[in-house]
Amino acid sequence: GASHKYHQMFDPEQYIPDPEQQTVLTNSLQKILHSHGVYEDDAQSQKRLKVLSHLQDLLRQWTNNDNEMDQSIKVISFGSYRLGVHAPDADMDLLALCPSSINVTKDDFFSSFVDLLKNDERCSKIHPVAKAYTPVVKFYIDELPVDLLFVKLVHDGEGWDDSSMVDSSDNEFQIQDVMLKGLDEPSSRSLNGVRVAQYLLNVIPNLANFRLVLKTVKQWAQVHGLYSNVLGFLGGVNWGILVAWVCVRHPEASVPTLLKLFFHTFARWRWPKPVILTPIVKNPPPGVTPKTVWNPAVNPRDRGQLMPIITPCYPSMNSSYNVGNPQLRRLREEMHRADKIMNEMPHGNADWSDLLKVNNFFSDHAHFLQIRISTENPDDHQAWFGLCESRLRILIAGLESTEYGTVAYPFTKFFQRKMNDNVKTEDSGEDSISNGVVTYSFIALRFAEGIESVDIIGCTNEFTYMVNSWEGRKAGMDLKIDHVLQSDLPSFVFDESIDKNDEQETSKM
Ligand code: 3AT
Ligand code: MN
Ligand code: MN
Repeated sequence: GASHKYHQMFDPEQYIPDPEQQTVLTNSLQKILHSHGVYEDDAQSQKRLKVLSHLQDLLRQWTNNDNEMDQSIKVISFGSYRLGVHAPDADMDLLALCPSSINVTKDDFFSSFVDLLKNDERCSKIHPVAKAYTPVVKFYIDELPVDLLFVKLVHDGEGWDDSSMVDSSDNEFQIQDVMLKGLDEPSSRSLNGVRVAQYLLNVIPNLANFRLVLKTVKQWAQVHGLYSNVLGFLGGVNWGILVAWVCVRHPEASVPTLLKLFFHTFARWRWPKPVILTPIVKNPPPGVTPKTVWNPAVNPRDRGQLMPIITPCYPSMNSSYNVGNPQLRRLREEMHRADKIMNEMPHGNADWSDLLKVNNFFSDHAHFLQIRISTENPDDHQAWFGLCESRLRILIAGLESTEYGTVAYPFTKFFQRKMNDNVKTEDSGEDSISNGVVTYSFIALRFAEGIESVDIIGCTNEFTYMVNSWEGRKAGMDLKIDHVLQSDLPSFVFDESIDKNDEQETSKM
Protein backbone atom coordinates (compact mmCIF):
# COMPACT_ATOMS: atom_id res chain seq x y z
CA GLY A 1 0.00 0.00 0.00
CA ALA A 2 0.90 3.66 0.19
CA SER A 3 2.77 3.37 3.48
CA HIS A 4 4.93 0.66 2.02
CA LYS A 5 5.88 2.93 -0.87
CA TYR A 6 6.63 5.75 1.52
CA HIS A 7 8.87 3.45 3.51
CA GLN A 8 10.88 2.64 0.44
CA MET A 9 11.06 6.29 -0.48
CA PHE A 10 12.43 7.43 2.85
CA ASP A 11 16.13 8.08 2.53
CA PRO A 12 17.94 8.63 5.85
CA GLU A 13 20.82 10.36 4.04
CA GLN A 14 18.45 13.02 2.76
CA TYR A 15 16.58 13.54 6.04
CA ILE A 16 18.96 16.17 7.40
CA PRO A 17 21.77 16.37 4.84
CA ASP A 18 23.53 19.29 6.53
CA PRO A 19 25.95 18.00 9.22
CA GLU A 20 25.85 21.36 10.94
CA GLN A 21 22.08 21.17 11.34
CA GLN A 22 22.47 17.65 12.71
CA THR A 23 24.85 18.96 15.36
CA VAL A 24 22.63 21.90 16.27
CA LEU A 25 19.63 19.60 16.69
CA THR A 26 21.63 17.04 18.69
CA ASN A 27 22.87 19.75 21.05
CA SER A 28 19.42 21.19 21.58
CA LEU A 29 18.11 17.69 22.28
CA GLN A 30 20.72 17.20 24.97
CA LYS A 31 19.77 20.51 26.50
CA ILE A 32 16.07 19.76 26.67
CA LEU A 33 16.71 16.30 28.11
CA HIS A 34 18.74 17.94 30.87
CA SER A 35 15.83 20.25 31.59
CA HIS A 36 13.59 17.17 31.90
CA GLY A 37 15.86 15.94 34.70
CA VAL A 38 16.81 12.66 33.06
CA TYR A 39 20.53 13.00 33.80
CA GLU A 40 21.95 12.46 37.25
CA ASP A 41 24.64 14.68 38.73
CA ASP A 42 28.10 13.64 39.93
CA ALA A 43 26.97 13.24 43.53
CA GLN A 44 24.27 10.80 42.44
CA SER A 45 26.75 8.83 40.31
CA GLN A 46 29.14 8.66 43.27
CA LYS A 47 26.32 7.39 45.44
CA ARG A 48 25.69 4.52 43.02
CA LEU A 49 29.37 3.55 43.16
CA LYS A 50 29.24 3.58 46.95
CA VAL A 51 26.19 1.33 46.84
CA LEU A 52 28.10 -1.10 44.64
CA SER A 53 31.10 -1.22 46.93
CA HIS A 54 28.97 -1.59 50.02
CA LEU A 55 27.17 -4.51 48.44
CA GLN A 56 30.51 -6.07 47.59
CA ASP A 57 31.58 -5.67 51.23
CA LEU A 58 28.39 -7.33 52.45
CA LEU A 59 28.90 -10.27 50.09
CA ARG A 60 32.52 -10.65 51.26
CA GLN A 61 31.39 -10.58 54.86
CA TRP A 62 28.72 -13.18 54.09
CA THR A 63 31.24 -15.56 52.53
CA ASN A 64 33.94 -14.84 55.16
CA ASN A 65 36.22 -13.73 52.39
CA ASP A 66 38.94 -11.54 53.88
CA ASN A 67 41.63 -12.05 51.32
CA GLU A 68 41.14 -9.56 48.52
CA MET A 69 43.14 -11.78 46.19
CA ASP A 70 40.83 -14.77 46.58
CA GLN A 71 38.05 -15.43 44.11
CA SER A 72 34.97 -13.65 45.33
CA ILE A 73 31.40 -13.10 44.31
CA LYS A 74 31.27 -10.55 41.52
CA VAL A 75 28.64 -7.85 41.44
CA ILE A 76 27.73 -7.22 37.80
CA SER A 77 25.22 -4.60 36.76
CA PHE A 78 22.65 -4.86 33.99
CA GLY A 79 19.50 -2.98 32.95
CA SER A 80 19.54 0.77 32.38
CA TYR A 81 22.47 1.43 34.74
CA ARG A 82 24.72 -0.97 32.84
CA LEU A 83 23.67 0.53 29.51
CA GLY A 84 24.33 4.05 30.79
CA VAL A 85 20.79 5.26 30.15
CA HIS A 86 19.43 5.35 33.68
CA ALA A 87 17.40 8.25 35.00
CA PRO A 88 18.20 9.65 38.49
CA ASP A 89 15.30 7.68 39.99
CA ALA A 90 16.13 4.39 38.21
CA ASP A 91 16.82 1.26 40.20
CA MET A 92 20.12 -0.64 40.08
CA ASP A 93 19.76 -4.08 38.54
CA LEU A 94 22.57 -6.23 39.88
CA LEU A 95 23.68 -9.81 39.65
CA ALA A 96 25.75 -11.46 42.38
CA LEU A 97 27.70 -14.04 40.42
CA CYS A 98 29.16 -16.73 42.66
CA PRO A 99 31.99 -18.99 41.47
CA SER A 100 31.65 -22.72 42.15
CA SER A 101 34.52 -22.62 44.67
CA ILE A 102 32.63 -20.52 47.18
CA ASN A 103 30.64 -22.59 49.58
CA VAL A 104 27.22 -20.91 49.55
CA THR A 105 23.96 -21.84 47.80
CA LYS A 106 20.98 -19.99 46.39
CA ASP A 107 19.02 -21.03 49.47
CA ASP A 108 21.70 -19.47 51.68
CA PHE A 109 21.43 -16.30 49.63
CA PHE A 110 17.71 -16.06 50.29
CA SER A 111 18.14 -16.84 54.00
CA SER A 112 21.46 -15.89 55.61
CA PHE A 113 22.38 -13.15 53.15
CA VAL A 114 18.92 -11.63 53.40
CA ASP A 115 19.34 -11.67 57.21
CA LEU A 116 22.60 -9.82 56.81
CA LEU A 117 20.81 -7.15 54.73
CA LYS A 118 18.10 -6.89 57.37
CA ASN A 119 20.72 -6.20 60.03
CA ASP A 120 22.51 -3.59 57.98
CA GLU A 121 21.53 -0.04 58.80
CA ARG A 122 22.13 1.22 55.25
CA CYS A 123 19.63 -1.31 53.86
CA SER A 124 15.85 -1.01 54.09
CA LYS A 125 12.55 -2.37 52.75
CA ILE A 126 14.07 -5.78 52.07
CA HIS A 127 11.73 -7.87 49.98
CA PRO A 128 13.03 -11.29 48.90
CA VAL A 129 11.06 -13.03 46.15
CA ALA A 130 12.76 -16.44 46.01
CA LYS A 131 9.91 -18.12 44.13
CA ALA A 132 9.59 -15.54 41.35
CA TYR A 133 10.05 -16.47 37.67
CA THR A 134 13.37 -14.71 38.05
CA PRO A 135 14.20 -14.91 41.79
CA VAL A 136 15.21 -11.52 43.19
CA VAL A 137 15.80 -9.60 46.41
CA LYS A 138 14.38 -6.11 46.11
CA PHE A 139 15.66 -3.61 48.65
CA TYR A 140 17.18 -0.18 49.15
CA ILE A 141 20.78 0.75 49.98
CA ASP A 142 21.15 4.39 51.07
CA GLU A 143 17.58 4.94 49.78
CA LEU A 144 18.55 3.72 46.31
CA PRO A 145 16.37 0.89 44.93
CA VAL A 146 18.23 -2.32 44.11
CA ASP A 147 17.09 -5.49 42.31
CA LEU A 148 19.62 -8.15 43.25
CA LEU A 149 19.80 -11.54 41.53
CA PHE A 150 22.03 -14.43 42.53
CA VAL A 151 23.61 -17.20 40.47
CA LYS A 152 25.86 -19.94 41.80
CA LEU A 153 27.90 -21.28 38.89
CA VAL A 154 28.64 -24.93 38.22
CA HIS A 155 31.13 -24.15 35.45
CA ASP A 156 33.12 -21.00 36.14
CA GLY A 157 34.43 -20.02 32.73
CA GLU A 158 37.43 -17.74 32.50
CA GLY A 159 38.56 -14.43 33.90
CA TRP A 160 38.12 -15.03 37.63
CA ASP A 161 41.79 -15.13 38.52
CA ASP A 162 42.84 -11.95 36.81
CA SER A 163 44.53 -10.15 39.70
CA SER A 164 43.83 -6.76 38.11
CA MET A 165 40.19 -7.36 38.90
CA VAL A 166 40.13 -7.09 42.65
CA ASP A 167 37.87 -4.07 42.50
CA SER A 168 34.34 -4.23 43.84
CA SER A 169 32.25 -4.66 40.71
CA ASP A 170 33.40 -5.67 37.34
CA ASN A 171 31.57 -4.84 34.20
CA GLU A 172 34.37 -5.88 31.88
CA PHE A 173 33.78 -9.45 33.01
CA GLN A 174 31.84 -11.29 30.29
CA ILE A 175 29.29 -14.00 30.97
CA GLN A 176 30.32 -16.93 28.79
CA ASP A 177 28.15 -19.65 27.27
CA VAL A 178 29.92 -22.31 29.34
CA MET A 179 28.50 -20.71 32.49
CA LEU A 180 25.02 -21.92 31.47
CA LYS A 181 26.16 -25.51 31.99
CA GLY A 182 24.47 -27.30 34.84
CA LEU A 183 22.20 -24.38 35.76
CA ASP A 184 18.49 -24.75 36.46
CA GLU A 185 16.04 -22.57 34.51
CA PRO A 186 15.68 -19.79 37.11
CA SER A 187 19.46 -19.47 37.33
CA SER A 188 19.95 -19.31 33.59
CA ARG A 189 17.15 -16.74 33.40
CA SER A 190 19.00 -14.75 36.03
CA LEU A 191 22.04 -14.57 33.75
CA ASN A 192 19.88 -13.35 30.88
CA GLY A 193 19.68 -9.68 31.86
CA VAL A 194 23.46 -9.35 32.06
CA ARG A 195 23.91 -11.25 28.82
CA VAL A 196 21.42 -9.01 27.00
CA ALA A 197 23.13 -5.85 28.27
CA GLN A 198 26.55 -7.18 27.36
CA TYR A 199 25.30 -8.21 23.91
CA LEU A 200 23.91 -4.73 23.24
CA LEU A 201 27.11 -3.04 24.44
CA ASN A 202 29.13 -5.29 22.14
CA VAL A 203 27.11 -4.78 18.94
CA ILE A 204 26.04 -1.12 19.09
CA PRO A 205 28.29 0.75 16.63
CA ASN A 206 28.08 4.18 18.30
CA LEU A 207 27.27 3.96 22.00
CA ALA A 208 27.00 7.70 22.60
CA ASN A 209 24.33 7.97 19.89
CA PHE A 210 22.54 4.86 21.14
CA ARG A 211 22.39 6.30 24.66
CA LEU A 212 21.07 9.67 23.57
CA VAL A 213 18.44 8.11 21.30
CA LEU A 214 17.36 5.61 23.97
CA LYS A 215 17.17 8.29 26.67
CA THR A 216 15.00 10.38 24.36
CA VAL A 217 12.73 7.47 23.51
CA LYS A 218 12.38 6.52 27.18
CA GLN A 219 11.50 10.09 28.14
CA TRP A 220 9.04 10.36 25.25
CA ALA A 221 7.42 7.11 26.39
CA GLN A 222 7.21 8.32 30.01
CA VAL A 223 5.62 11.62 29.06
CA HIS A 224 3.06 9.95 26.82
CA GLY A 225 2.12 7.26 29.35
CA LEU A 226 3.62 4.39 27.37
CA TYR A 227 6.44 3.26 29.67
CA SER A 228 5.53 0.21 31.76
CA ASN A 229 5.98 -3.53 31.45
CA VAL A 230 3.43 -4.20 34.18
CA LEU A 231 0.65 -2.36 32.39
CA GLY A 232 1.32 -4.17 29.13
CA PHE A 233 3.30 -1.41 27.44
CA LEU A 234 7.07 -1.46 26.93
CA GLY A 235 9.76 -1.17 29.59
CA GLY A 236 13.47 -0.41 29.53
CA VAL A 237 14.69 -3.60 27.87
CA ASN A 238 11.99 -3.50 25.17
CA TRP A 239 12.74 0.11 24.21
CA GLY A 240 16.45 -0.74 24.33
CA ILE A 241 16.11 -3.59 21.83
CA LEU A 242 14.00 -1.47 19.46
CA VAL A 243 16.53 1.38 19.52
CA ALA A 244 19.40 -1.10 19.07
CA TRP A 245 17.64 -2.55 16.01
CA VAL A 246 17.77 0.87 14.35
CA CYS A 247 21.29 1.72 15.54
CA VAL A 248 22.98 -1.42 14.22
CA ARG A 249 21.43 -0.87 10.78
CA HIS A 250 22.53 2.77 10.55
CA PRO A 251 25.98 3.01 12.13
CA GLU A 252 26.72 6.38 10.53
CA ALA A 253 23.37 8.07 11.17
CA SER A 254 23.13 11.17 13.35
CA VAL A 255 20.97 11.23 16.49
CA PRO A 256 18.04 13.13 14.88
CA THR A 257 18.11 10.74 11.91
CA LEU A 258 18.14 7.72 14.22
CA LEU A 259 15.10 9.11 16.05
CA LYS A 260 13.26 9.68 12.77
CA LEU A 261 14.18 6.14 11.70
CA PHE A 262 13.00 4.79 15.04
CA PHE A 263 9.50 6.28 14.86
CA HIS A 264 9.24 5.77 11.12
CA THR A 265 10.11 2.09 11.38
CA PHE A 266 8.06 1.09 14.40
CA ALA A 267 4.96 3.15 13.57
CA ARG A 268 4.76 1.08 10.38
CA TRP A 269 6.00 -2.26 11.70
CA ARG A 270 3.81 -5.18 10.65
CA TRP A 271 3.24 -6.66 14.10
CA PRO A 272 3.16 -9.49 15.09
CA LYS A 273 6.23 -9.80 12.91
CA PRO A 274 8.92 -10.10 15.61
CA VAL A 275 11.76 -7.63 16.12
CA ILE A 276 14.88 -9.79 16.21
CA LEU A 277 18.42 -8.46 16.62
CA THR A 278 20.21 -11.65 15.69
CA PRO A 279 18.90 -14.96 14.27
CA ILE A 280 17.25 -16.97 17.04
CA VAL A 281 19.51 -19.81 18.15
CA LYS A 282 17.36 -22.92 18.60
CA ASN A 283 20.02 -25.22 20.03
CA PRO A 284 21.82 -24.66 23.31
CA PRO A 285 25.59 -24.11 23.52
CA PRO A 286 27.55 -27.41 23.77
CA GLY A 287 26.88 -29.25 27.01
CA VAL A 288 23.98 -27.03 28.06
CA THR A 289 20.55 -28.56 28.71
CA PRO A 290 17.98 -27.28 26.17
CA LYS A 291 15.76 -24.45 27.41
CA THR A 292 12.48 -23.17 26.03
CA VAL A 293 13.20 -20.77 23.17
CA TRP A 294 10.65 -18.35 21.68
CA ASN A 295 9.10 -20.14 18.73
CA PRO A 296 5.50 -19.43 17.65
CA ALA A 297 5.56 -22.40 15.26
CA VAL A 298 5.94 -24.76 18.20
CA ASN A 299 4.68 -22.99 21.36
CA PRO A 300 0.98 -22.01 21.30
CA ARG A 301 1.76 -19.48 24.06
CA ASP A 302 4.09 -17.57 21.72
CA ARG A 303 1.57 -17.55 18.87
CA GLY A 304 -0.90 -15.17 20.48
CA GLN A 305 1.63 -12.47 21.29
CA LEU A 306 0.91 -9.17 19.58
CA MET A 307 4.22 -7.33 19.69
CA PRO A 308 7.13 -9.75 19.94
CA ILE A 309 10.48 -8.11 20.81
CA ILE A 310 12.95 -10.94 21.10
CA THR A 311 15.91 -11.01 23.47
CA PRO A 312 19.20 -11.70 21.65
CA CYS A 313 20.83 -14.38 23.86
CA TYR A 314 20.11 -18.08 24.24
CA PRO A 315 17.43 -18.90 25.32
CA SER A 316 15.73 -16.11 23.36
CA MET A 317 12.36 -15.04 24.67
CA ASN A 318 9.76 -12.42 23.93
CA SER A 319 10.47 -9.50 26.26
CA SER A 320 7.05 -7.95 25.61
CA TYR A 321 4.61 -10.83 26.07
CA ASN A 322 2.32 -8.58 28.15
CA VAL A 323 1.30 -6.25 25.32
CA GLY A 324 -2.42 -6.31 24.54
CA ASN A 325 -4.51 -4.75 21.79
CA PRO A 326 -5.29 -1.46 23.58
CA GLN A 327 -1.62 -0.96 24.41
CA LEU A 328 -0.47 -1.79 20.89
CA ARG A 329 -3.05 0.64 19.46
CA ARG A 330 -1.83 3.44 21.71
CA LEU A 331 1.84 2.71 20.99
CA ARG A 332 1.16 2.79 17.28
CA GLU A 333 -0.85 6.01 17.38
CA GLU A 334 1.74 7.81 19.47
CA MET A 335 4.58 6.59 17.27
CA HIS A 336 2.76 7.92 14.20
CA ARG A 337 2.30 11.24 15.90
CA ALA A 338 5.99 11.32 16.86
CA ASP A 339 6.95 10.37 13.31
CA LYS A 340 5.00 13.35 11.96
CA ILE A 341 6.77 15.66 14.41
CA MET A 342 10.10 14.24 13.25
CA ASN A 343 9.10 15.02 9.65
CA GLU A 344 8.67 18.70 10.53
CA MET A 345 11.92 18.96 12.47
CA PRO A 346 14.34 19.54 9.53
CA HIS A 347 12.16 22.39 8.25
CA GLY A 348 12.04 24.12 11.61
CA ASN A 349 8.27 23.59 11.90
CA ALA A 350 8.64 21.50 15.04
CA ASP A 351 11.25 21.09 17.75
CA TRP A 352 12.14 18.65 20.53
CA SER A 353 9.70 20.22 22.94
CA ASP A 354 6.88 19.10 20.63
CA LEU A 355 8.12 15.55 20.98
CA LEU A 356 8.57 15.70 24.74
CA LYS A 357 5.80 18.04 25.87
CA VAL A 358 3.15 16.94 28.34
CA ASN A 359 0.74 14.71 26.56
CA ASN A 360 -2.75 15.82 25.60
CA PHE A 361 -4.17 12.47 26.60
CA PHE A 362 -6.64 14.02 29.03
CA SER A 363 -7.88 16.80 26.76
CA ASP A 364 -8.19 14.39 23.81
CA HIS A 365 -10.80 12.17 25.42
CA ALA A 366 -14.33 12.68 26.70
CA HIS A 367 -14.80 9.52 28.77
CA PHE A 368 -12.54 8.06 31.43
CA LEU A 369 -12.48 5.35 34.00
CA GLN A 370 -10.97 6.71 37.18
CA ILE A 371 -9.37 4.00 39.29
CA ARG A 372 -8.77 5.08 42.84
CA ILE A 373 -6.41 2.86 44.85
CA SER A 374 -6.30 3.91 48.48
CA THR A 375 -4.94 2.82 51.83
CA GLU A 376 -5.62 4.38 55.18
CA ASN A 377 -2.22 3.28 56.43
CA PRO A 378 0.51 4.84 54.27
CA ASP A 379 2.84 1.90 55.06
CA ASP A 380 0.41 -0.45 53.32
CA HIS A 381 0.17 1.62 50.19
CA GLN A 382 3.01 0.14 48.17
CA ALA A 383 1.77 -3.42 48.66
CA TRP A 384 -1.85 -2.65 47.79
CA PHE A 385 -0.94 -0.39 44.90
CA GLY A 386 1.46 -3.03 43.55
CA LEU A 387 -1.22 -5.71 43.62
CA CYS A 388 -3.78 -3.50 41.89
CA GLU A 389 -1.23 -2.33 39.33
CA SER A 390 -0.26 -5.91 38.48
CA ARG A 391 -3.93 -6.72 37.73
CA LEU A 392 -4.85 -3.59 35.77
CA ARG A 393 -4.04 -5.27 32.45
CA ILE A 394 -7.01 -7.57 33.04
CA LEU A 395 -9.35 -4.60 33.48
CA ILE A 396 -7.94 -2.92 30.37
CA ALA A 397 -8.48 -6.04 28.26
CA GLY A 398 -11.99 -6.56 29.64
CA LEU A 399 -13.18 -3.07 28.70
CA GLU A 400 -12.86 -3.64 24.98
CA SER A 401 -16.02 -4.76 23.27
CA THR A 402 -16.58 -5.35 19.60
CA GLU A 403 -20.33 -5.36 20.19
CA TYR A 404 -20.37 -1.72 21.32
CA GLY A 405 -17.21 -0.76 19.48
CA THR A 406 -15.62 0.20 22.81
CA VAL A 407 -11.90 0.77 22.78
CA ALA A 408 -9.73 1.44 25.83
CA TYR A 409 -6.86 3.93 25.90
CA PRO A 410 -4.72 3.05 28.91
CA PHE A 411 -2.20 5.55 30.28
CA THR A 412 0.77 4.46 32.40
CA LYS A 413 1.20 7.52 34.61
CA PHE A 414 -0.19 7.30 38.11
CA PHE A 415 -1.02 10.24 40.31
CA GLN A 416 -0.41 9.87 44.02
CA ARG A 417 -2.14 12.08 46.55
CA LYS A 418 -2.60 12.32 50.26
CA MET A 419 -6.21 11.55 51.07
CA ASN A 420 -6.73 14.99 52.56
CA ASP A 421 -5.66 16.80 49.41
CA ASN A 422 -8.68 15.57 47.59
CA VAL A 423 -11.58 16.69 49.68
CA LYS A 424 -13.53 17.48 46.53
CA THR A 425 -13.47 13.89 45.32
CA GLU A 426 -13.89 12.28 48.72
CA ASP A 427 -17.12 11.06 50.17
CA SER A 428 -18.39 13.69 52.55
CA GLY A 429 -17.94 11.46 55.58
CA GLU A 430 -14.15 11.25 55.18
CA ASP A 431 -12.12 11.59 58.35
CA SER A 432 -10.29 14.86 57.86
CA ILE A 433 -7.23 13.86 59.91
CA SER A 434 -6.62 10.69 57.92
CA ASN A 435 -3.07 10.38 56.60
CA GLY A 436 -4.11 7.83 54.00
CA VAL A 437 -2.65 7.70 50.52
CA VAL A 438 -4.49 7.49 47.20
CA THR A 439 -3.12 6.60 43.80
CA TYR A 440 -5.21 7.46 40.75
CA SER A 441 -5.03 5.75 37.41
CA PHE A 442 -7.03 6.66 34.31
CA ILE A 443 -8.17 4.73 31.27
CA ALA A 444 -9.81 6.70 28.47
CA LEU A 445 -12.72 5.09 26.63
CA ARG A 446 -13.93 5.63 23.12
CA PHE A 447 -17.21 4.27 21.83
CA ALA A 448 -18.38 3.54 18.33
CA GLU A 449 -20.17 6.38 16.59
CA GLY A 450 -23.67 6.96 17.89
CA ILE A 451 -23.00 5.20 21.17
CA GLU A 452 -22.54 7.59 24.06
CA SER A 453 -22.02 5.17 26.87
CA VAL A 454 -22.08 1.45 27.43
CA ASP A 455 -22.58 -0.82 30.38
CA ILE A 456 -19.18 -1.45 31.87
CA ILE A 457 -20.41 -2.14 35.40
CA GLY A 458 -20.15 -5.89 34.91
CA CYS A 459 -16.53 -5.62 33.90
CA THR A 460 -15.50 -3.15 36.61
CA ASN A 461 -17.36 -5.04 39.34
CA GLU A 462 -15.67 -8.26 38.35
CA PHE A 463 -12.30 -6.55 38.53
CA THR A 464 -13.02 -4.94 41.90
CA TYR A 465 -14.16 -8.30 43.26
CA MET A 466 -10.98 -9.98 42.01
CA VAL A 467 -8.52 -7.53 43.59
CA ASN A 468 -10.56 -7.31 46.78
CA SER A 469 -10.25 -11.09 47.13
CA TRP A 470 -6.46 -10.81 47.43
CA GLU A 471 -5.34 -12.78 50.47
CA GLY A 472 -2.93 -10.03 51.57
CA ARG A 473 -5.65 -7.38 51.71
CA LYS A 474 -5.96 -5.53 55.00
CA ALA A 475 -8.60 -3.21 56.41
CA GLY A 476 -8.30 0.24 54.86
CA MET A 477 -7.13 -1.05 51.49
CA ASP A 478 -9.72 0.07 48.95
CA LEU A 479 -10.35 0.29 45.25
CA LYS A 480 -13.00 2.40 43.59
CA ILE A 481 -13.75 2.71 39.89
CA ASP A 482 -15.83 5.57 38.49
CA HIS A 483 -16.84 6.63 35.02
CA VAL A 484 -15.94 10.33 34.77
CA LEU A 485 -16.30 12.87 32.00
CA GLN A 486 -13.44 15.11 31.01
CA SER A 487 -15.01 18.03 32.84
CA ASP A 488 -15.07 15.99 36.06
CA LEU A 489 -11.42 14.98 36.01
CA PRO A 490 -9.39 16.12 39.01
CA SER A 491 -7.43 19.23 38.10
CA PHE A 492 -4.05 17.65 38.91
CA VAL A 493 -4.13 15.57 35.72
CA PHE A 494 -3.89 18.79 33.72
CA ASP A 495 -1.12 20.23 35.85
CA GLU A 496 1.71 20.86 33.41
CA SER A 497 4.24 21.02 36.22
CA ILE A 498 3.77 17.34 36.88
CA ASP A 499 6.78 15.55 35.56
CA LYS A 500 8.97 12.81 36.88
CA ASN A 501 10.72 15.09 39.36
CA ASP A 502 7.47 15.84 41.07
CA GLU A 503 7.03 13.75 44.17
CA GLN A 504 3.30 13.52 43.65
CA GLU A 505 3.64 11.70 40.41
CA THR A 506 4.49 8.04 40.56
CA SER A 507 4.89 6.69 37.06
CA LYS A 508 7.82 4.60 38.23
CA MET A 509 6.86 3.39 41.68
P1 3AT B 1 14.61 1.26 34.18
O1 3AT B 1 15.54 2.40 33.95
O2 3AT B 1 14.88 0.52 35.45
O3 3AT B 1 13.19 1.62 34.00
P2 3AT B 1 15.64 -1.13 32.93
O4 3AT B 1 16.04 -1.39 31.52
O5 3AT B 1 16.72 -1.18 33.94
O6 3AT B 1 14.89 0.26 32.94
P3 3AT B 1 14.15 -3.00 34.58
O7 3AT B 1 14.80 -2.51 35.80
O8 3AT B 1 12.67 -3.16 34.58
O9 3AT B 1 14.47 -2.12 33.28
O10 3AT B 1 14.74 -4.41 34.16
C1 3AT B 1 16.10 -4.67 34.31
C2 3AT B 1 16.53 -5.80 33.42
O11 3AT B 1 15.80 -6.98 33.70
C3 3AT B 1 16.33 -5.55 31.95
C4 3AT B 1 16.24 -6.92 31.42
O12 3AT B 1 17.52 -7.46 31.20
C5 3AT B 1 15.55 -7.68 32.50
N1 3AT B 1 14.13 -7.67 32.21
C6 3AT B 1 13.19 -6.92 32.80
N2 3AT B 1 11.99 -7.12 32.25
C7 3AT B 1 12.18 -8.03 31.28
C8 3AT B 1 11.33 -8.68 30.32
N3 3AT B 1 10.03 -8.41 30.24
N4 3AT B 1 11.89 -9.57 29.48
C9 3AT B 1 13.20 -9.84 29.54
N5 3AT B 1 14.04 -9.27 30.39
C10 3AT B 1 13.55 -8.39 31.25
MN1 MN C 1 16.34 -1.00 36.00
MN1 MN D 1 14.78 -3.55 37.93
